[in-house]
Formats: sequence, C-alpha cells, structure tokens
Amino acid sequence: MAVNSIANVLSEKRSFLLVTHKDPDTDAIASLLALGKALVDAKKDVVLLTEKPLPDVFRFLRGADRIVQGFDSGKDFDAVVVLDCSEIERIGCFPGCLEGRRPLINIDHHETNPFFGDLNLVDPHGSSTGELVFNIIKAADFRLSYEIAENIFAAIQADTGSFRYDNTSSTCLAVAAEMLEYGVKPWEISRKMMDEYSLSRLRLLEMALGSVEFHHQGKVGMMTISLEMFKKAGAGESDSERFVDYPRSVSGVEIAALIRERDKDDYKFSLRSNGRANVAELASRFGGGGHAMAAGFEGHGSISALKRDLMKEAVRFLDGTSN
Ligand SMILES: [Mn+2]
Repeated sequence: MAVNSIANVLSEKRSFLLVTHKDPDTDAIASLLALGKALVDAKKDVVLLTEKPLPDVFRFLRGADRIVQGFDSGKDFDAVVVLDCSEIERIGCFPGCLEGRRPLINIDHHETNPFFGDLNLVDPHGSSTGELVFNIIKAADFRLSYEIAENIFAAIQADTGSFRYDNTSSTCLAVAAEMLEYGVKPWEISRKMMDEYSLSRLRLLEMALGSVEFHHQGKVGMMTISLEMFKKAGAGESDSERFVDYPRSVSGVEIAALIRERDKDDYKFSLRSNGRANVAELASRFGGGGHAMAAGFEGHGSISALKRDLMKEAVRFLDGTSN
C-alpha cells in the first residue's frame, strides 16, 4: 500500500525536501509543517520550501518560521515530498528546484491528481492532505506531538470548512478528535483561523460585497475582486480566503465563483458547488481542477469575456447538458 511504502521511505532515508503548491492554503502549509516536524523529531534533515514568504494569515501555525524560500543549490536530498498538489505544474518553489531530484513522493487528496510521483498516496476520500499526513505519521511510527497535532487539526478544519463540507467524514472527525488528546483546543484554532482578521480584510470585503452578482435565475453567484480593490484595502490575496462563501451561501445558488485579478488580464477563479454541479469538471473545461465541491482555474483575457465563457459552461452543467 502507498501509505506503507511512503512511510518506509520516510523512516529509512535521512534527508528530505518538502514542498507544496503555489498560493498555498491552510491545508498545504499545515501539512508541510506537520510532516516536517515529525521528520525533524525523528532526527531527519528536512527543508520546508515555499516559493514566496508566508502571508501573515499562516503565521499562527506552529513552526511556520521553519519554512524557507531557498537552499544551498549543492544540497542533496534522499527524497522530495510534494503535498496537496493537484498537478506537478502547481508546485510552488523556485524554477528548477526539483530538477533531477528523485524519488518524488506525491501526497494529495484531489481527484484530478494524475499520480505524477514515483510514489503516490492520492486519496480523494481524504478530507485533507493533513489527514493523509496523519496516516503516514502513524504508519511510520513517528512520534505525534502537540505541534504536529495542531497542524493536522488545522488542516482538516480548514479543508472541511470547519467540518461543514461534504468531505467531513467519520474518519476525519476521528482523526480530529484524536488530536485533542495531544492538547489541541478547537476554540483556540478556530479563533486564530476563522475569527481573527486584519482590518484590511474587512475593507476588502466591503468592496468585494459590492461586486456580487447573480446569473441564471440566481443559480450562479459571482464575486469579483480587482487589483485596485486589493490596493485600496492594503490587502493581499490571502486576505480574501473564504470570500467565495458569501455568494455561495445565498439561497438558490448552485455554483459560486470568486474571481480575483492577479495581474492585468490575469484572473484566478475559485469555484464552489452547493451539491448539484461538479465544479472540478467545470474547472477542467478551463484547464483547472480540484474537488467536486471546490475547484479553480486561471483565466487570461478580458473579465467580461471570461465571465461569459464561464457562464456558458456553468449553464450547460446546471441544465444537465454538459455531456
Ligand atoms: Mn487540501
């Protein structure tokens, strides 16, 4: 089994490079930190790498200061672990950071993951990559600590939308419950993760709410955040995490989209489904991917044309003529 063969490699080898995807979310960073800490505690040599310095919103995660953006180019690793990455192109590290480095261990829960690793633990039934990391830590018999437990809990809580989305399984609840035995306090993580925001985020939300629009008899809700709004609010992209929940939570909405401008004519689309439409499939029509209920893609061109294209496909999905 993939869990055991990966656990064996992690137990037997000595030095590891751990990476995750670009524009990381909480699951990505918390998984990186949980596995990283387990390996460090097992006396392994570990580099935790991200492309860019961590946005402030992730600073509350224990061990976050261990993440770096570079390493000595002559450094050798016994294996590379890629976490929460739906495709190899999504890996967020400097160009060539993985060149010639083998074996590649791919740990992920996106159903569109094409098994790009030499060893692959890809489980779309996993609530989060954090849950899969927990399974590996157990299989490798690494020691669990408070710091690891808190990161695993945070990963599961974030990816299940605080245990509300359809990926909330008895398995992930059992893992989350076990983390409490290591001292994790759910209220404390919730407070840091969900209930404590910068003023910039509030300012951004104020403008973003003004952009919300509905189409197709209210079945599609969209929120659009321009570069100008980010600038005016003094906010970054990570300040808009979960903004998609505003259009998603309106009664009657089947598909919600959060559209964020990242550069001129360069947009990131985050899609959410309320159950009827598989947004991973919808996103794949535009070269993206993700989960049935949460997915995304990148769009280039004028915003009105991009929205029009999205609506065309969305309507085909909702009216059941997508095949
Ligand atoms: Mn994830």
